[in-house]
Amino acid sequence: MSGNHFAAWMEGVQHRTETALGTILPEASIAPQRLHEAMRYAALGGGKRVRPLLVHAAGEIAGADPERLDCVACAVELIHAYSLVHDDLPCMDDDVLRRGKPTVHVEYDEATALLVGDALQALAFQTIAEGRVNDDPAVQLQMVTLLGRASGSRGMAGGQAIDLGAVGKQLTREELEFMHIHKTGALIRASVLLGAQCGAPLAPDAQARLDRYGKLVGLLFQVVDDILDAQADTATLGKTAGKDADQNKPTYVTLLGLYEARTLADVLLAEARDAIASFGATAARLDELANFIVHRRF
Ligand code: GRG
Repeated sequence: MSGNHFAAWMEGVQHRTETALGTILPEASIAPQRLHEAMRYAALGGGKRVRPLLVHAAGEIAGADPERLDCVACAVELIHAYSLVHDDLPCMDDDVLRRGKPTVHVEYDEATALLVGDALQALAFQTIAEGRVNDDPAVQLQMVTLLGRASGSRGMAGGQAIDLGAVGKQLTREELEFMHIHKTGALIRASVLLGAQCGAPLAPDAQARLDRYGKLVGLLFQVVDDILDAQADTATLGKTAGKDADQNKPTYVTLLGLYEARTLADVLLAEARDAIASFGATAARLDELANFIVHRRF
């Protein structure tokens, strides 16, 4: 599969995600107008859409209907958008720049940013619960549960709590991995599984291989994020660069050094590709996406 094909596929998924989100999010003209405008500000017109891309790529393995995948892709992206809005608040990471524009609490105000996150999260669950994402209602219920687990205190929110408690501390490699598997990895892993669950049921061993890919790619994403935070500039990232060091946060770069962190990324990439190799051509997009995650510039 050529790089051009992959780039065109990526653009296609990014475009259809933007369109679907635009439809799902209430119009800014509907009351309460300011909240709806801020929700659209937070979720539209930016971001790489890595999680929707993973949903669509995993859906290809299970021959899933693209419209079902749009629905699930929007649900995970809405959770992701909420997490960014809350993470940027002064009580958390306290950042002023996200996706190349002022963060929601800077553009609007803190109370609005809090409500935007709350409302985006609620809309995510509404979206996956009311869309037709699987013919079997029992599977659909499992999918809602999976999204809840990945987002909550045993997943992303729990990882964020560990992150906040780790500032200024020395973590072991195991502790750092535990934090990232939850904070960033859980939603990425869920995106892969949810995409596959939109299609024909997979055999348990295939499901396990896909889950291993999701777990590895979640960790890989964070290792690369740490490298980019240390190396790239603010204009390229569209968010404040060097924040981890400024806030005295433990990262793969502070723990291992740049060279070792890069080596770890290469190892995780090879393992992730290996986990899905037996799927053959249907996993081509997942393979390319893992590669994209390692070589991205922001
Ligand atoms: C507030 C409950 C709660 C959770 C926040 C994921 C997270 C937890 C915070 C984000 C902080 C952060 C910068 C984490 C590093 C990895 C990460 C998730 C980066 C942003 O994701 P991208 O690169 O962003 O996919 P785009 O803008 O491309 O969507």
